[in-house]
Amino acid sequence: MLNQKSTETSAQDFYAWAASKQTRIEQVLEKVLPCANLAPEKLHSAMRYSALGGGKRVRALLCYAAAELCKTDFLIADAAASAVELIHAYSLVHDDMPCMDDDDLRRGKPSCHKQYDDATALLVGDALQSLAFEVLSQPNLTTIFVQQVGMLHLLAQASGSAGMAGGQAIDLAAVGKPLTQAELETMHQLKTGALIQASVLLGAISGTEAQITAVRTYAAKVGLAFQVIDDILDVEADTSTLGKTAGKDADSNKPTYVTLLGLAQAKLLAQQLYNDAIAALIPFGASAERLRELAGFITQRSF
Ligand code: GRG
Repeated sequence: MLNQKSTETSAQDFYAWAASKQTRIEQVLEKVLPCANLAPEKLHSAMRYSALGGGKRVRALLCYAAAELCKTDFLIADAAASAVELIHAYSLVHDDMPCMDDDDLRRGKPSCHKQYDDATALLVGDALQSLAFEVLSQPNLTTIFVQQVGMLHLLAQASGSAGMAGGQAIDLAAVGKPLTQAELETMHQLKTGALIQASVLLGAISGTEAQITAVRTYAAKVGLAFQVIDDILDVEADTSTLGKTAGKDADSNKPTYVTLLGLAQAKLLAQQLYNDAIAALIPFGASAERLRELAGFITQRSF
């Protein structure tokens, strides 16, 4: 009974912490995004439409949790968390376009090109990406310039052709083709994992080398687990719960962990990745509780 109560209290603590960070990232993004009444109004309005008021903010939460663990300055954490969420928002806008995944629904509302138009959606993605680097390169963020350049380099690598954009290219080329598990893993490591890993590493920027090595392993496992769960949810969840079109992967004949391994094995893999992520945090003891809880949130999520 005592244990159950303390587990419940800890879950409540986590949800309260996550809600406070979700509010915080919303406020930071609200501030860095250009006002909708500033010219060019349509572009600015579409940028705000795409980046504000939606999403689980998993990348920001990972960034804040790693920052708390590694005692990274909170202004640096705000900049890093908003930068990764801006890159993520850009990727979703472009991914939904007819030339890519062609999806009409995102975060429970019409995707950007549906609400506006294709040209605007293209520019929204471009501008959100630039804004991410503008935020992270802002003067006075830190006096440790080597650190700031390192953060910019990290985000650039994670989002470019050696990261997210490269993974997307592999994904588009893989439609209708069988992939081995290793090929599927590489694709997801780039497409989704790289930005998730960058979110953790940017938050951990003030950590010691040993801390950074440990959170890098954690982030790699969590990043892959995120994608395995995404594949499972694509099969098991419905469109209204997901806020995006369910069953899309099967309909587009895309290789996924579920098509490759089957549902039961995919679930086992997610559990194994969760276990590995938790094991990577052992050196931190209790101080890594938020990262542990986030790994649980990511692998047990239903949307
Ligand atoms: C267009 C360069 C470019 C890349 C697109 C990330 C990506 C690459 C496409 C998104 C397609 C997709 C559904 C990928 C699966 C994993 C994923 C990123 C899901 C969406 O992320 P969540 O669940 O979204 O964190 P929210 O809305 O909660 O922020």
